[in-house]
Amino acid sequence: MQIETSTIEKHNQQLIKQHNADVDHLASRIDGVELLISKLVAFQIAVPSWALGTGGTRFGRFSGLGEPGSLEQKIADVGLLHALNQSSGAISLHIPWDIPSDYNKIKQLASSHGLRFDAVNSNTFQDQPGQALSYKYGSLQHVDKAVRKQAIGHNIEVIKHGEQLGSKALTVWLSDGSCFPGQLNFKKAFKNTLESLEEIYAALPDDWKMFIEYKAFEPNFYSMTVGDWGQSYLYASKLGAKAKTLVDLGHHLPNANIEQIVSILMMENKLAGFHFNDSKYGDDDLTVGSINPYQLFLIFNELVAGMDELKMDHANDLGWMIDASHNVKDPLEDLIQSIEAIMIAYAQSLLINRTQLEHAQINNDVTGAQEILQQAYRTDVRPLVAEARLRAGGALNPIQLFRQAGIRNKLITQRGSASKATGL
Ligand code: AFD
Ligand code: MN
Ligand code: MN
Repeated sequence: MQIETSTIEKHNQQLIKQHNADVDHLASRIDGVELLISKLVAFQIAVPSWALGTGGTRFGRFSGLGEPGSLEQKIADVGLLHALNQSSGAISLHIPWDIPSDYNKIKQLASSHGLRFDAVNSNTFQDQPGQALSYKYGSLQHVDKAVRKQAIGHNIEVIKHGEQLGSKALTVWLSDGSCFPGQLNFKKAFKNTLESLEEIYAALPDDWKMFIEYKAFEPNFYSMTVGDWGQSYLYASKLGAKAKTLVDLGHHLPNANIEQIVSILMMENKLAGFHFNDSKYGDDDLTVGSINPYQLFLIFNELVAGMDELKMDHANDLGWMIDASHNVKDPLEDLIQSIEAIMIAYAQSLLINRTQLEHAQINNDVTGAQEILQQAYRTDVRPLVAEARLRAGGALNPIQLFRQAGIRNKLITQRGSASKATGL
């Protein structure tokens, strides 16, 4: 289904009076508010094809009703999101979960919703039906060269799918590692993985990037072969300029200082981009901003500072993606909330007075530095985010409209309650 422009306009009319008053109030206190709003309009966050259905846990899965049962329906869902918020103009596909049967048709469908194809993701953490060799003991790290070859071949195939779609990056997330001490020779596993990545890297088109995602633990519980940003950085720097480190917020050990990691990776021009989510304990894949919005703001503080130093285009020079999974919420509502949280943190970080902050830092004014950061963080920028949506043709309050328009019920009527999204 598609949401009519007139439905969005009607919704906006109901809220416009209060909205305009809120924007005017804020705008009078912010220098360069127009530039800030234009940056918000340009900023787009990709939605992964696997976040449109219910994820479940290893203990069970409670189906979400009206889930997209095909790639076409997943694209339609992201199209709906984008129509509501005008900030999710891209979709990231996981291969082989989402192999298009007809590239041109899929490309046409995506562009009819205003969507482009973001990074493509390979999958060597599961065995597929009919697969010759198993990834039970790893893929790119495997002690058996034949298994490594199979995994390399898969990654190269994923690049080919991505080329057909207009993607410009391959994201490699490996579950490789070991569950018990002694199981693995760490150095051999690293070297095998590097050699495998080198073969994949050699197959990258000139204008492509390789994103190397790290994760501290799970599914392997003793060691992960790309376990932290140091290891990812080592692979990326040995591979070359096209390889960079991808940060997934949930992939750190508790209390890791992610903003510092971001800052250093940017200093080295080795940050690929982000998988946004939130967590309390580990790879919880919760709604962005639901647990620790201040951390998200501090990360954006470093991102904006780093991008400005490198004269990067905020919207296009790094990869922005959500990586979440939904057990109890409607996936579309969850994604609306996640995107809103990202836009808020981005807008707040644009408010930081960088000249004052630098002044406080060189004078060791610790109190002053905190005041400057929190002045931005405690500003309610939601009207500016809504104004950016409004100017781009989106809804002033996407969640409210999603509910008022009964979108989920319409999807259930259309798709039935038993449809199940492909993925994990
Ligand atoms: C993993 C990673 C990764 C991967 C996904 C698969 O975060 O990005 O593609 O989940 O579902 O935890
Ligand atoms: Mn991820
Ligand atoms: Mn994850």
